[in-house]
Amino acid sequence: MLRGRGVIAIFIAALFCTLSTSNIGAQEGDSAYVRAESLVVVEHDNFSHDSDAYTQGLEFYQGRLFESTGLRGNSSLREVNLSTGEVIRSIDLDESEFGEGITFVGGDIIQLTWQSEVAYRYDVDTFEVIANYTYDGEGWGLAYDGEYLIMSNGSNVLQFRNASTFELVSTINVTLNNESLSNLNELEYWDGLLYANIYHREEIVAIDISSGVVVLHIDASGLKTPGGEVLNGIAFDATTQSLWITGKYWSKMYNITFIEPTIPPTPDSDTDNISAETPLQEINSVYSTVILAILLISVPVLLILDINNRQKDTGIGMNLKDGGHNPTDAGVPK
Ligand SMILES: [Ca+2]
Repeated sequence: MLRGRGVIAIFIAALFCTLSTSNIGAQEGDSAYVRAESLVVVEHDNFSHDSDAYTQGLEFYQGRLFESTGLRGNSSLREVNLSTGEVIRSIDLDESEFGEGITFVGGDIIQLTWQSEVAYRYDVDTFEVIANYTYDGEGWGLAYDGEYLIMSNGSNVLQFRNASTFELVSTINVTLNNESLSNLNELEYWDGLLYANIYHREEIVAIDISSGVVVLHIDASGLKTPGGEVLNGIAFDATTQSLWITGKYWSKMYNITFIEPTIPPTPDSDTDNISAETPLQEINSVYSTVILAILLISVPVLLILDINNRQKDTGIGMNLKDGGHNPTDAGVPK
């Protein structure tokens, strides 16, 4: 027959098994869970931007600003005067092609196309095409981390490509607060992180490219100019250490930095409830709390019962049939 302490041990073990299996998957509080830091943009300056430019790529090279524009029949590669927004020079893509992201590898510009599955490599000074590469699927954003080209395609997957041959080397899945993050669009590699604006959101994320984890989640709302479409274009000017953003048909480019919000966002309000607990998770959480409370109350009660049982076994303080009570000292074995 089970003794009191044995019952307690089994009871505790069963409860901890229940608690440990009631929440499955990485959630806030787990060691595997990484929550992005929430920041907001601060505008420091702004310059004119061509409001006819359907911006798809934005990049600085030695203090000079370059831009790729999209739409079939209106796609181009251009060098732009940052201060005035004027187009210094440009070339048009074939009318069948839709320009997308650009980046620099040395003095060469590489430009993606959306669905033509071809990328062009240009000489920066002449805009002469010096190579072209084919790839599978769509092309959205492009960046260069000094070793690999990093390419987005509208999904949650980033592709790492050989900077000389454009061959696919590896891929990584991007997650925001442990949820897959799709629609990664224009890209910028800066200071060890890959920045991406999210299509159809006024949001920028900074991605740790060794893990795919988003470490900064930036609210970039409030900058879109009248007539503008989505935010699309991040470029860091190393010569002035300044970061610039714009969007499709935006009439301005903005020099920005990021800061912590004055009022911290609530845990589930900053990303369309991407990290919100599901109803099942909420039930599990309540269930675990109730079980834990029962555990805390039950242990001392069971311990008292166990002590009483042992007292009965040894005859200590035993009540007599006639209503009397054995003196304690008389019943204690010496
Ligand atoms: Ca860029």
